Amino acid sequence: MDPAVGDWDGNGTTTIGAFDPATATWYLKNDNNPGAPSLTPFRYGAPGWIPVVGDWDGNGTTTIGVVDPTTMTWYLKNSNSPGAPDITPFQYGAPGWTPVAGDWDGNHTTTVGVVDPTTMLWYLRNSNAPGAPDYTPFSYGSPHWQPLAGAWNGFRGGPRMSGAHLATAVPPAGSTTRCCSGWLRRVRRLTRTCRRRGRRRRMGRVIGKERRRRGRRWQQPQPRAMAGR
Ligand SMILES: [Ca+2]
Ligand SMILES: [Ca+2]
Ligand SMILES: [Ca+2]
Repeated sequence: MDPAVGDWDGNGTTTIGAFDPATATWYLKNDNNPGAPSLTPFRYGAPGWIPVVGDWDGNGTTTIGVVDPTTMTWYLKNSNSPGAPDITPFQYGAPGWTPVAGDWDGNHTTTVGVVDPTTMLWYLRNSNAPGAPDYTPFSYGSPHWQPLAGAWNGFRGGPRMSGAHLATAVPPAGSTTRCCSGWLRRVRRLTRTCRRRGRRRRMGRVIGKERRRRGRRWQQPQPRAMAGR
Protein backbone atom coordinates (compact mmCIF):
# COMPACT_ATOMS: atom_id res chain seq x y z
CA MET A 1 0.00 0.00 0.00
CA ASP A 2 1.17 3.53 -0.78
CA PRO A 3 -0.02 6.27 1.52
CA ALA A 4 -1.71 9.29 -0.02
CA VAL A 5 -2.89 12.44 1.70
CA GLY A 6 -5.13 15.17 0.38
CA ASP A 7 -8.21 17.26 0.86
CA TRP A 8 -10.49 14.84 -0.98
CA ASP A 9 -13.68 16.73 -0.18
CA GLY A 10 -12.24 20.25 -0.42
CA ASN A 11 -13.25 21.26 3.11
CA GLY A 12 -9.79 22.59 3.93
CA THR A 13 -8.65 19.57 5.93
CA THR A 14 -6.04 17.18 4.60
CA THR A 15 -6.91 13.58 5.34
CA ILE A 16 -5.61 10.13 4.75
CA GLY A 17 -5.80 7.64 1.96
CA ALA A 18 -4.05 4.62 0.55
CA PHE A 19 -3.40 3.12 -2.85
CA ASP A 20 -2.99 -0.60 -3.33
CA PRO A 21 -0.53 -0.97 -6.23
CA ALA A 22 -1.36 -4.66 -6.61
CA THR A 23 -4.92 -3.89 -7.68
CA ALA A 24 -4.73 -0.09 -8.34
CA THR A 25 -7.47 0.43 -5.75
CA TRP A 26 -7.87 3.73 -3.92
CA TYR A 27 -9.08 3.97 -0.33
CA LEU A 28 -9.83 7.58 0.64
CA LYS A 29 -11.03 8.89 3.97
CA ASN A 30 -12.35 12.36 4.84
CA ASP A 31 -11.26 12.22 8.48
CA ASN A 32 -8.04 11.24 10.17
CA ASN A 33 -9.31 8.27 12.10
CA PRO A 34 -9.25 4.52 11.65
CA GLY A 35 -12.29 2.94 10.07
CA ALA A 36 -13.88 2.37 6.72
CA PRO A 37 -12.96 4.69 3.84
CA SER A 38 -15.38 7.61 3.29
CA LEU A 39 -15.47 6.94 -0.42
CA THR A 40 -16.33 3.53 -1.78
CA PRO A 41 -12.98 2.01 -2.76
CA PHE A 42 -12.50 2.20 -6.50
CA ARG A 43 -9.92 1.26 -9.10
CA TYR A 44 -8.00 3.81 -11.06
CA GLY A 45 -4.80 2.95 -12.86
CA ALA A 46 -3.27 -0.44 -13.44
CA PRO A 47 -1.32 -2.80 -11.17
CA GLY A 48 2.21 -1.56 -10.61
CA TRP A 49 1.44 2.05 -11.51
CA ILE A 50 2.49 4.88 -9.21
CA PRO A 51 -0.14 6.98 -7.42
CA VAL A 52 0.06 10.78 -7.42
CA VAL A 53 -2.44 13.18 -5.92
CA GLY A 54 -2.96 16.89 -6.29
CA ASP A 55 -5.32 19.72 -6.97
CA TRP A 56 -4.80 19.56 -10.72
CA ASP A 57 -7.52 22.10 -11.51
CA GLY A 58 -6.95 24.36 -8.49
CA ASN A 59 -10.54 24.08 -7.20
CA GLY A 60 -9.47 23.19 -3.64
CA THR A 61 -10.14 19.47 -3.96
CA THR A 62 -7.27 17.00 -4.07
CA THR A 63 -7.83 14.29 -6.60
CA ILE A 64 -6.11 11.24 -7.92
CA GLY A 65 -3.68 10.44 -10.64
CA VAL A 66 -1.52 7.55 -11.72
CA VAL A 67 1.73 7.28 -13.58
CA ASP A 68 2.65 4.31 -15.72
CA PRO A 69 6.31 3.83 -14.73
CA THR A 70 7.21 1.97 -17.90
CA THR A 71 6.35 4.94 -20.14
CA MET A 72 6.11 7.74 -17.51
CA THR A 73 2.66 8.61 -18.83
CA TRP A 74 0.54 10.62 -16.40
CA TYR A 75 -3.22 10.02 -16.09
CA LEU A 76 -4.75 12.78 -13.95
CA LYS A 77 -8.34 13.02 -12.82
CA ASN A 78 -10.27 15.95 -11.31
CA SER A 79 -12.64 13.76 -9.31
CA ASN A 80 -12.05 10.93 -6.90
CA SER A 81 -13.84 8.28 -8.88
CA PRO A 82 -13.10 5.69 -11.54
CA GLY A 83 -13.38 6.61 -15.21
CA ALA A 84 -11.39 8.31 -17.91
CA PRO A 85 -8.70 10.84 -17.00
CA ASP A 86 -9.78 14.51 -17.18
CA ILE A 87 -6.44 15.66 -18.51
CA THR A 88 -5.22 14.19 -21.76
CA PRO A 89 -2.58 11.63 -20.76
CA PHE A 90 0.90 12.91 -21.36
CA GLN A 91 4.45 11.73 -20.92
CA TYR A 92 6.78 13.46 -18.49
CA GLY A 93 10.01 12.02 -17.19
CA ALA A 94 11.94 8.92 -18.14
CA PRO A 95 11.23 5.31 -17.13
CA GLY A 96 12.64 4.58 -13.69
CA TRP A 97 12.29 8.17 -12.51
CA THR A 98 10.18 9.05 -9.50
CA PRO A 99 7.05 11.14 -10.05
CA VAL A 100 6.36 13.98 -7.62
CA ALA A 101 3.55 16.51 -7.68
CA GLY A 102 3.35 19.92 -6.07
CA ASP A 103 2.29 23.50 -6.35
CA TRP A 104 5.75 24.72 -7.31
CA ASP A 105 4.71 28.28 -8.16
CA GLY A 106 2.10 28.71 -5.40
CA ASN A 107 -0.84 29.38 -7.76
CA HIS A 108 -2.90 26.65 -6.00
CA THR A 109 -2.63 24.25 -8.93
CA THR A 110 -0.63 21.07 -8.42
CA THR A 111 1.58 20.13 -11.29
CA VAL A 112 4.07 17.50 -12.26
CA GLY A 113 7.66 16.85 -11.41
CA VAL A 114 10.09 14.00 -11.74
CA VAL A 115 13.27 13.07 -9.94
CA ASP A 116 16.00 10.99 -11.49
CA PRO A 117 16.93 8.72 -8.56
CA THR A 118 20.44 8.10 -9.80
CA THR A 119 21.42 11.78 -9.89
CA MET A 120 18.64 13.19 -7.65
CA LEU A 121 18.07 15.86 -10.27
CA TRP A 122 14.61 17.42 -9.95
CA TYR A 123 12.64 18.42 -13.06
CA LEU A 124 9.64 20.53 -12.10
CA ARG A 125 6.96 21.84 -14.39
CA ASN A 126 4.16 24.36 -13.73
CA SER A 127 1.63 22.82 -16.10
CA ASN A 128 0.14 19.36 -16.47
CA ALA A 129 1.24 18.90 -20.02
CA PRO A 130 4.31 17.56 -21.75
CA GLY A 131 7.25 19.89 -22.28
CA ALA A 132 10.44 21.14 -20.73
CA PRO A 133 10.77 21.76 -17.00
CA ASP A 134 10.04 25.33 -15.89
CA TYR A 135 13.00 25.41 -13.53
CA THR A 136 16.57 24.59 -14.36
CA PRO A 137 16.95 20.98 -13.17
CA PHE A 138 18.79 20.92 -9.87
CA SER A 139 20.16 18.24 -7.61
CA TYR A 140 18.74 17.74 -4.14
CA GLY A 141 19.32 14.69 -1.97
CA SER A 142 21.61 11.73 -2.40
CA PRO A 143 21.10 8.98 -4.98
CA HIS A 144 18.04 6.81 -4.32
CA TRP A 145 16.70 8.92 -1.48
CA GLN A 146 12.95 9.18 -1.40
CA PRO A 147 11.87 12.55 -2.82
CA LEU A 148 9.30 14.42 -0.76
CA ALA A 149 7.47 17.57 -1.54
CA GLY A 150 5.20 19.71 0.55
CA ALA A 151 4.44 23.29 1.43
CA TRP A 152 6.90 23.22 4.31
CA ASN A 153 6.42 26.86 5.13
CA GLY A 154 2.71 26.20 4.96
CA PHE A 155 0.05 27.67 2.79
CA ARG A 156 -3.49 26.90 1.86
CA GLY A 157 -3.89 23.29 0.97
CA GLY A 158 -0.90 21.98 2.88
CA PRO A 159 1.05 19.06 1.52
CA ARG A 160 -0.30 18.04 -1.83
CA MET A 161 1.10 14.59 -2.26
CA SER A 162 2.97 11.61 -1.00
CA GLY A 163 5.75 13.27 -2.99
CA ALA A 164 6.27 16.87 -3.88
CA HIS A 165 7.32 20.63 -3.43
CA LEU A 166 10.63 20.80 -1.70
CA ALA A 167 12.51 23.41 0.18
CA THR A 168 13.53 25.08 -3.05
CA ALA A 169 9.99 25.35 -4.35
CA VAL A 170 8.84 28.93 -4.70
CA PRO A 171 7.29 30.24 -1.48
CA PRO A 172 3.61 30.91 -1.92
CA ALA A 173 1.90 34.23 -2.35
CA GLY A 174 -0.89 32.95 -0.11
CA SER A 175 -0.62 32.33 3.59
CA THR A 176 -1.52 29.63 6.04
CA THR A 177 -4.50 29.71 8.32
CA ARG A 178 -2.03 30.09 11.14
CA CYS A 179 -0.24 32.99 9.42
CA CYS A 180 -3.58 34.47 8.58
CA SER A 181 -4.88 34.32 12.13
CA GLY A 182 -1.56 35.74 13.35
CA TRP A 183 -1.94 38.52 10.86
CA LEU A 184 -5.54 39.10 11.96
CA ARG A 185 -4.41 39.25 15.58
CA ARG A 186 -1.86 41.92 14.61
CA VAL A 187 -4.49 43.89 12.71
CA ARG A 188 -6.90 43.70 15.65
CA ARG A 189 -4.18 44.79 18.06
CA LEU A 190 -3.29 47.72 15.79
CA THR A 191 -6.96 48.65 15.48
CA ARG A 192 -7.31 48.64 19.27
CA THR A 193 -4.16 50.76 19.61
CA CYS A 194 -5.48 53.22 17.02
CA ARG A 195 -8.81 53.42 18.81
CA ARG A 196 -7.02 54.02 22.12
CA ARG A 197 -4.85 56.69 20.53
CA GLY A 198 -7.92 58.27 18.96
CA ARG A 199 -9.65 58.30 22.32
CA ARG A 200 -6.54 59.75 23.93
CA ARG A 201 -6.40 62.48 21.29
CA ARG A 202 -10.07 63.27 21.80
CA MET A 203 -9.53 63.25 25.59
CA GLY A 204 -6.52 65.51 25.07
CA ARG A 205 -8.68 67.99 23.21
CA VAL A 206 -11.35 67.88 25.97
CA ILE A 207 -8.68 68.29 28.68
CA GLY A 208 -7.12 71.19 26.79
CA LYS A 209 -10.48 72.90 26.52
CA GLU A 210 -11.19 72.29 30.19
CA ARG A 211 -7.74 73.63 31.18
CA ARG A 212 -8.26 76.76 29.15
CA ARG A 213 -11.72 77.16 30.75
CA ARG A 214 -10.53 76.60 34.31
CA GLY A 215 -7.18 78.35 33.97
CA ARG A 216 -4.04 77.43 35.91
CA ARG A 217 -5.80 75.76 38.82
CA TRP A 218 -6.60 72.79 36.64
CA GLN A 219 -4.58 69.75 37.61
CA GLN A 220 -3.35 67.54 34.79
CA PRO A 221 -5.23 64.26 35.26
CA GLN A 222 -3.29 61.01 35.43
CA PRO A 223 -2.92 59.70 31.89
CA ARG A 224 -3.89 56.18 32.97
CA ALA A 225 -7.18 57.38 34.34
CA MET A 226 -7.90 59.37 31.22
CA ALA A 227 -6.71 56.88 28.66
CA GLY A 228 -9.79 54.75 28.97
CA ARG A 229 -9.80 51.08 28.29
CA1 LIG B 1 -10.95 17.25 3.54
CA1 LIG C 1 -9.14 19.73 -7.78
CA1 LIG D 1 1.13 25.57 -9.39
